[in-house]
Formats: sequence, structure tokens, C-alpha cells
Amino acid sequence: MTHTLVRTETRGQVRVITVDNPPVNALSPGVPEGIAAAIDAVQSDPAIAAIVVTAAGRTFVAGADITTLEPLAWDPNAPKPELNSLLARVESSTKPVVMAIHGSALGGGLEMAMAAAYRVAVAGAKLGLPECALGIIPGAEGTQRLPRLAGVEKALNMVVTSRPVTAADALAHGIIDEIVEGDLVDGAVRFADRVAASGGPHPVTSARTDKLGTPAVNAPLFDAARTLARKVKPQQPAPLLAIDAIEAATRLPFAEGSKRETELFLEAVRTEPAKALIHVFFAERAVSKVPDLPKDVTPAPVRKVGIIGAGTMGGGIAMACTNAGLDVILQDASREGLDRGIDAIRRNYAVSVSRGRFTEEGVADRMARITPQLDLAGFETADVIIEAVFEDMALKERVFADMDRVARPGAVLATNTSTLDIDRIAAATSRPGDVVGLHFFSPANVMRLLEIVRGTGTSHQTLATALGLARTLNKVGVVVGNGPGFVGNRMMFPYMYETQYMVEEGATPAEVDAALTGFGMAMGMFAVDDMAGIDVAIRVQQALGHFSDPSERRPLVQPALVEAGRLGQKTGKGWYQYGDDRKPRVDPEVVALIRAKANEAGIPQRAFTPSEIVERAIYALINEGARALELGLALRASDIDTIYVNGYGFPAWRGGPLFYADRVGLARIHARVSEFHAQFGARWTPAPLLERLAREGGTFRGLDRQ
Ligand code: T1G
Repeated sequence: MTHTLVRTETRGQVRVITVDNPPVNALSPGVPEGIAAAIDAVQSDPAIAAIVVTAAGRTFVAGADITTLEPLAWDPNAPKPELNSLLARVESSTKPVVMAIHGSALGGGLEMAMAAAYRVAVAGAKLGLPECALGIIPGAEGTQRLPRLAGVEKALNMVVTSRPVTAADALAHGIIDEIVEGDLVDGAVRFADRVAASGGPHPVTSARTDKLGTPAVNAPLFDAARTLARKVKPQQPAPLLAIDAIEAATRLPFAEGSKRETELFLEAVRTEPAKALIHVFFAERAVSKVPDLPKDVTPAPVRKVGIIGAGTMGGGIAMACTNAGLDVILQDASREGLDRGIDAIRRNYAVSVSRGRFTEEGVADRMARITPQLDLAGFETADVIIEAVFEDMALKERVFADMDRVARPGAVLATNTSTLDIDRIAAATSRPGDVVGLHFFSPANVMRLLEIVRGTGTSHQTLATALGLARTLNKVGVVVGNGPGFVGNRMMFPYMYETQYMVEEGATPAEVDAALTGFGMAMGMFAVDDMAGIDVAIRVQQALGHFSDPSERRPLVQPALVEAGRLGQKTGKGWYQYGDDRKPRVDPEVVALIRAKANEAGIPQRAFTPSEIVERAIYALINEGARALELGLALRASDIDTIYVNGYGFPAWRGGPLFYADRVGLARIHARVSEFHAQFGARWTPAPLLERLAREGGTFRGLDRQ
């Protein structure tokens, strides 16, 4: 039986039109047509005085169907989703249309709503035009209607930041007309009855100009918005194109402004960042699809988490759990360690309150959910126990033996190790099926990435529960294999080593970091090393068995920095020196140390161009990514993109390292890697998968779609 995408019912003199296109009521083919037809059907029906449009399930219309947008990004001849006739139908209705909003009214969903005479919402609703987060701009008259409803400044902020607003904020800015208490549709029907009884005239958004300001008043707003766009979304054309479209709304009549919007929309959707960001959107949603995980294996409920180790990671994980409304037992072997951990959590929350992210009450509730203690009492009531102790195998084996002893049957036993063998840790228990790696990234309460490390014995149930926990914690949970460094760290080391070899050959840390941030990396590799702790990096290298072959070239300066007590930000000195503002400053002492070490080793010195620095660093990442993929450590190339975009500051608007490689061209990447191989030897051996794809003219994206 075909599913009805749009259904109708009548309540008194009101026709209620319900969109029902799970999971997020996107305006997929058939939906706009169904809504328009339902509105058409009552235009001349005397029994109907008003129309309410609402949606079934957990959200209002969350936008145009992005799956129909993707072809347009890759093929200029592909059809643009046609929504304008629906908008015209909604706006020209002779019966007042009331949009009833719950969940998220985003993109085309809010654009359709703004074409109506009225909008009501429940208090928890979110409303926004997040198209720039996909590298495009609103393309269904949103850039023309939003400034007419909310004013130019608000419209600019909403579109450039892509951040949705709350119902209260939307009401305050005239985007909605009422917040409904109780049942949404009941409230919307009451509202519709009221406006119908008023006899009109009813507002016509496209006809409004009262909030469009004047060129003199708007000019500084547009300047500020362009400055903000260049700051928060550098190298991304969409926000600037969206600002042009909103500017057109203030200068042109509605129809011409809409035409201009369409031109700018088509310009944006054909850019590389649009291809990349749409790729990232779907890549982040694909990670939860584990091919061999049976559909009927569902996550076990998780309400209480036990955490062993109250250090930086343990504390961050505790905050991630309480932020998600879970109860936490936080254990540490020492009173000092426990007190230090709880103090750090309090300090972090105080910063969040000062930034208006949380209220004092919110923090009090979160702190009340954490039970700090020195023993494992109560851990038998935990649904998941996460070990976050010092990175030492013997210690972890002892802790897992304890967890095995206290945990209830079916509880998930997880380790936050970033390097150690999950199977060996699992072997310290009687239940390897319940053991999984949950590799959080620091700060664990902030970083969205969670590597879910699957051991040989990890059961489907444990995996499903781990994926469910990632969703609960609002993390992007990516399933990876149990190999040295799993996926993220495995790829990061070749990338990091190349940056260090380049400074030994003549570049400076600042030059290398400037080239990488210029490329779009959130931070340069030397600044990352300082933030994470240079001693930590060396410990991980040793744990991963790097440079066990004495003939292998190894970084010369990193160990010297540690010997000199320059461990990074935590000692105020590392590759850079740091003041109270924690901003990296070039330290001539380090540059001199690098030169000395290089001269000692007889390494010829030369200058580097930013593009060569990027190639050498990023291609090392790509080559190792291809190796991780062919070893089956990642399920998809797009998983690797998701890992790097969410955990390592790789620019989302470049799509992630393997998507970026496709756009550069694998033949070019392979040729350059082969040149580096000839120049630098074995560490640059091209990954067989990269070689094959380059030879066959294939792509990583193509591989994922096979
Ligand atoms: N189109 C198609 N599929 C969508 C979709 C959309 N707009 N939004 C979500 N999905 C799929 C998603 O791929 C996943 O699929 C499932 O729904 C659940 O999503 C003309 C052109 C609404 C806040 O940018 O932000 O309108 O993996 O896991 O965490 O101007 O989805 O299950 O197969 O994210 O509860 C503008 C995008 C579009 C909003 C819900 N709209 N969506 O979050 O669920 S462009 C957006 C979201 C546009 C017009 C332009 C979130 C959500 P699967 P999910 P969630």
C-alpha cells in the first residue's frame, strides 16, 4: 500500500493538511505537489474558512530534499528542486494559511512557512535557514521573505551563521505569530478560527517592506555581515552569495529579488564547497549504518555510566554524559585525583555559564548527576562502564579485570584507549563480547567525534549500544577496526612526521602551520602537538612501535624539546611559547634548536612554498587513509572524511581528506606520492588502493557507492 505523503482532515471550518514523509518531512518529490493540491482543493469550498499545514512525526518540514540537491551540485543540467509554485500557491490562498510548527522548520520548510499568512509554533521548536552549512543559499525565496518578516540584521545573522533560532526568538522577531501551549494542531486550529473570523486582510509576506530598512541604514549591516562571513566561513562563497541575495531583497521588488536569489543559488550549488559540504552531511549520517549489524539488534538503554579515572578525559566524558542527561559514577584511585577531576569539571561549567551556554541551575543539575567516589561501589548498576586511566596496558588489564568482576551481565565495558590493542584488553575479562573501544577526543565534552573501536570479540549488541550511546551524547560515532592508532591517529602520525621533516629541511613551524591553516585546517600541526602535549605524542609513538627499525628516518627535534622540558601549552613552551592568552608565539630558541639538529644531521636546507607544504602533509594523510581503508579499519572512505572533519579539524568545506583527494584527482595524488616515494623512500610507498584507483580512474566516492 503506497504511503500517503500528504493527508488532510477537516476540523470545523478548518482544513488541516498534514505532511507525512519520514524521517524529517523533507519536501521530496510528491510532497510540494501534495500540499499545493490540498490547498487548491478548498479554495472554492464555502465550508472551509482557513487552512492549517502541519507535519507528522518528530519534526515539521526540515527542508528541501537534499538527496535531490546533490545531483545539481555535480551536474549543472540537473533540475533544481521546484518549490516556487508551492510558495505561490500558499501565499495566494484565498483562505488564510496557518503553518503549525514543531521540531525543526529548516530551509525549504521555513521558506514554505514564511509564504503563509501566519505561523504558530510550540515552545521547543527551532526555525532556521541553514543552507550555508551545505555550501548553498536558501533557494525558495527565503532570502527575500526572512528580512521582510524579521528585519535585515536578524536575517543576515540567521543565514550567515546557519544557526536556527528558538520559537521565543522567532516570536520576538516577527517570524512567527504565536507560541502554542498544549496540543499544536488544536492550538493552530483555534488560531485559524480566530484569524478567519477577523475577516482579514491577512498579511502577505512578499508585499511587506516595513522591515527592509534604507540603503544608509543597511550598508553597515551588510559590511558587518560580509566581515563576519569571511571570518567564520573563510574560503566559502555561500555566505557571501546569501548576503548578496538579502541585499537584493532590500533593493529590488519581490519577484526580481527572487529571480536574483535563484541566480545566486545556482552559482552557490555549483561550487566545490557545496559538493563537499553535502558530501559531509550524508557522510555523517552514513556512519551509523554498519553493514553486518543486523537491523533487529537495537541499542540497549543507557541511563547510568560508570567512569574509571577522573583525569582530563574521564572528566570530559563525565560532562558529555551529564550534558545528555545521564547519571554518572566517577571513580578515581586517589582523593587528589578525584578532587582535581571534579574541580576541573566545575571550572569548565563555570566557563560555560559565563558564556551563557548553561544556566547555574543547569550546572547544578549536571553536577548532581555525578557521584564521585574512590571505589567501585554501585558500578553494578551502570549500563556502560568507561575506563579512562593512564595509557598503560598492564594498568588497563587490571582495571578491566575489576570491571569484569563488578559489572552486571550485559553491561558494556568500554576503554577510552587511543592506541592500545582492544582484544588484549578484552582478554583480561570473561566477557570479550561486551568489550568495545570508545575513543573520545579531547575535550571530550566538546569534540563531536567518537571512534567506536570494534574488537574481534565485540558483539553486535555491544556495537549497537555503543552507536546508540554516541547518538545520545550527540557525538558522531564512527566504527573502526582494532589496529595501531585505529584510524584517526594512524593517519595523523605520517602527516605529523612530514611536517617535522619539513622544518628539519628548512621550513619553520610557523610557516608550516600557516600553510596548513591557509589550506583550512583548524590548527597547524605544531600548534596541535603543543596543545595535546609533545610528551604524549612521543609516548603514543612508542606505544605504536614507530621507528622500531633503526634505519628509518625519525624526527630529531620533538625528543629534544621534551628533554628541554618544552612539553607544549602545559609548560608554556613547546614548538611555540605561550602567554596567559594561550596564543602560540614564535620562539627563536626553537628555530635555532631545529637548525642545530638539522646541521648536526647534515640535512640540506631549502625554502618551501605553502602549496608544497600542503601537498607533503596532506598527501601523507591521504595515502595512509587509503591504507586504512584497504585494511578494512574503516567501513567507508566517507567514514574517514567524517573522522577528520569532526576530530582533527580538517575543513568540512573540503569534504575530508579522501573526498579532497578525489577532487584533486587520484592520478595526480598518486603521481606526487610516487615522486615523494622516489625522493624519501619507504615511508612514502603508495597505498595499493590509491595505486589501483589512480590506474583505473576511480574515486573513493565511487568506491563507497559500489
Ligand atoms: N533532505 C533529505 N534527507 C534528510 C534531510 C533533508 N533535508 N534532513 C535529514 N535527512 C535525513 C538524513 O539523511 C537521515 O537519513 C535522516 O533524515 C535523519 O536525519 C530550497 C535547498 C532535521 C535537525 O539543512 O539538520 O532546503 O541516515 O540523523 O539528528 O532553500 O536532519 O536515516 O537515512 O540528521 O534528528 C535545508 C538538514 C535543506 C536540514 C534532524 N535543511 N537536516 O536531525 O536526524 S536545503 C537542512 C538536519 C534547502 C531550500 C534549500 C537534521 C534535523 P538516514 P538526522 P536528527
